[in-house]
Amino acid sequence: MATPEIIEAFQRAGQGHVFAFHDELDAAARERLLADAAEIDLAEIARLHKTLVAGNASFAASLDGLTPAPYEPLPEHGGDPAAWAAAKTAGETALRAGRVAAFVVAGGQGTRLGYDGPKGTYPVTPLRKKTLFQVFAEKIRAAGLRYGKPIHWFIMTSHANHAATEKFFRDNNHFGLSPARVHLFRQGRMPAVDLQGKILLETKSTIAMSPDGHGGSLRALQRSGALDIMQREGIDTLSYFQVDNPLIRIIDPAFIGWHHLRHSEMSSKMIPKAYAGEKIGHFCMQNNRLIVIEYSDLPVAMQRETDPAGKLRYIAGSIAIHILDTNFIRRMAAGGPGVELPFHRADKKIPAIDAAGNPVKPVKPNGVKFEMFVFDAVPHAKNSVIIETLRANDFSPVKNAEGLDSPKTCREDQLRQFARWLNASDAAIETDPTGLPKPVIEVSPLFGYDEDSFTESWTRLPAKPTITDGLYLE
Ligand code: UD2
Repeated sequence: MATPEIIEAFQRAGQGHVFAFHDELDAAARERLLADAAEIDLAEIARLHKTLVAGNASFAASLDGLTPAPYEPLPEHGGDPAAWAAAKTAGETALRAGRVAAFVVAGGQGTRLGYDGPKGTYPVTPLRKKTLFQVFAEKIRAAGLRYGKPIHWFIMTSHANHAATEKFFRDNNHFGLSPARVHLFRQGRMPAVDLQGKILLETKSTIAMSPDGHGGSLRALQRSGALDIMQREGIDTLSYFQVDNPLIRIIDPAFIGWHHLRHSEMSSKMIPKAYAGEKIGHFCMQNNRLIVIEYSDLPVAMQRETDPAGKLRYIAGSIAIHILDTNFIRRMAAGGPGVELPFHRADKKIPAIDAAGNPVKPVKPNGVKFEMFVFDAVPHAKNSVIIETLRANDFSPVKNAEGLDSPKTCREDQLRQFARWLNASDAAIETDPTGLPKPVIEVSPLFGYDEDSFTESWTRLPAKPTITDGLYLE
């Protein structure tokens, strides 16, 4: 659209105030404002205003007929060992065929951690202080070597952190991965609106825009051309994970195999919730469809419900680990009635300017941000399967500066994992009752990124090292 047409479209939509200062801006500032404006789908904003803002509804999922979702338990919890073994074999076959790529969503703002910079550049490992991105890169590299097919890695950034993320990978030589197999792309943005549905200006020449949520990844994979790259490379399976979780088994053959053998379009991992109020999603069934209900949307009484044995009824916690079929992503990204992801409303304090152009620093929420969640794609997927995983093998995120899910808890969980692998490989290492080893050690993902790969490397070592403080296995 040419400039006057964009302005007219905003006026027609009752958003003409966005250009209130247009005449006093210089050419560069006008261009900035127009570029922001051009990203906005005015019809979408009008619809969201009507449903989510004017209706004063937060996104409230209907709880009618909700029941806990079934899942495939691990063999040690009653699952069928033969089915798990078949899944692992199928996953390994897919990996050897080069059908699988890794995909991390790294567009979040990381405000809770209080870290300034892309979250993936945050150091997490016990000894070497490797960053989240380095840990992931090494896991992906090691798995590629193990299966004889280098693995492509797709990384979704945001407008705010894209350049810094790109530079970080360049400065670190992509951590030994071929730059041709590391694909960074930006996620989309949504404007924030005030409580009357008016788009907020951040400055006279910029709109208050923010990332459209990890659910925006489906659109962004399509728009960025990532899906076309996958098609060209023969990739049909995407292993989805979050940037804050270094324990993740990015390449997990059993998970991939369950997904393929069940002809699933989107699969998920669950962990049994540690306690009723744990801040993770809940896998549920509703009208014969699998859905995920975020902890904040499930009433506390339901979170606390127990079965006759005293076990939490809504036990299946969603830890944001999925396998996605690329055709399914394409279908979801294309959207259309009944296929698109819903937006969720978040009321926030949004720095903005007032009608006179003066900056306002809100003390209470003054506006609304709109976000999509990737797990809302689950009910649209055919044959969706949920498998159980052990928290200790897959989940220890860094979210808060202190306390739960902090750098400290994550570091200790990594140490426990290294100790478990060592103990499973006959290298006795002394631990406390929680499994935390006395010596501070580190295992590079290039040595072992799961128990199998660790055991293989350990067995091959001609001389076993003494396990003392500072031991680094690579
Ligand atoms: C998410 C899940 C929660 C549970 C938990 C596990 C939601 C709403 N809740 O909680 O159910 O599974 O994770 O750790 O997702 N991100 C983007 N772009 C965005 C927003 C987020 O890339 O616009 C990324 C972000 O970089 C991170 C991930 O998505 O990797 C999770 O974001 P979060 O920290 O907001 O999610 P959280 O902890 O509230």
